[in-house]
Parts: sequence; C-alpha cells; structure tokens
Amino acid sequence: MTNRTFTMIKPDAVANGHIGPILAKINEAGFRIVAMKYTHLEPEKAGFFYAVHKERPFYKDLVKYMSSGPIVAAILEKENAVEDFRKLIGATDPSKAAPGTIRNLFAKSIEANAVHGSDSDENAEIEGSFFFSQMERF
Ligand code: IDP
Ligand code: MG
Repeated sequence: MTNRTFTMIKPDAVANGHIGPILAKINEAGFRIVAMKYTHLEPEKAGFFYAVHKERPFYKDLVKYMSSGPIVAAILEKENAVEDFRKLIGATDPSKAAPGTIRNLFAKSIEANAVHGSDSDENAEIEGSFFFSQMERF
C-alpha cells in the first residue's frame, strides 16, 4: 500500500467552503480517491489522532480546533502518494507554503492550515485505518 496517503480537509477549510476547490486540486494533481467520509471528530478522537504531538505546547488547542466542526477524511492513491501529497499541500505554516500549494491558497494560520497529509507510508496506513474499515480501504 505504498502508493497511498491519508488526508483530512480540516474544520476551517470545510467551514469556509473550500471542500470543492481542494478536491479539484487533488484531482488535478492525479490522485484517485479510494475512500472518503464527511464526519465530525469528537475531542477524544482528535486527541487520539494527534497523540504523537501530546507533549507539544499546541496540542490542547489543536484538539479543540480539530473537533470544532466537520471534516472530510479521505484515502488517496497515486504513485509516490505520501511525498507528492506533502508537496501539493505545502509547509505546515501557510506563510512558508509555496505559491499554489493548498495551504498557501486556503489555510488561515499555522494551526488552521486547511489540510492534513500523512508523513510516511506507515502513518498513511495507520491513519486511514482510524477512519475506514478494511472493506472500505480495499
Ligand atoms: P503537518 O500537519 O504539516 O504534518 P505537524 O508538525 O505534524 O504538521 O503538526 C500537526 C498539526 O498541528 C499541524 O498541521 C497544525 O494544524 C498544528 N500545528 C503544528 N505546529 C503548530 C504550531 O506551532 N502552532 C499551532 N499549531 C501547530
Ligand atoms: Mg504531521
């Protein structure tokens, strides 16, 4: 499954009407949508998803933000998916994200930065399995 990545369109981007434009960028970049879900994370689930960051000073706010409204979760497929998707979304801090990247175009701040993208093949598999059953990921 090394040709897959996991993404979320985060609450700010959903609230600001950016689902359509972000999905268009994803399609234009050649990703196939394997599975997709419109959902709302409870704080416990957002905390679990970002558990790797629990010692970071921004963790509490991040959990609050990620559970503040609906999100879109999706598994995407393309050759070299993880690396290519990180390039498509741009740097964590939108002020440092390259022109034309999703975060450059749609992010509000370093926290409300429009989209998530997995950072490794291993995490792509783990994160996708939080949201989608084996059948949905098949
Ligand atoms: P990434 O999403 O680009 O992989 P990470 O370092 O994994 O960035 O951080 C996870 C998420 O935590 C970010 O996407 C962003 O929403 C939030 N975050 C990261 N750094 C900061 C910060 O310095 N202040 C506030 N929120 C942050
Ligand atoms: Mg990360």
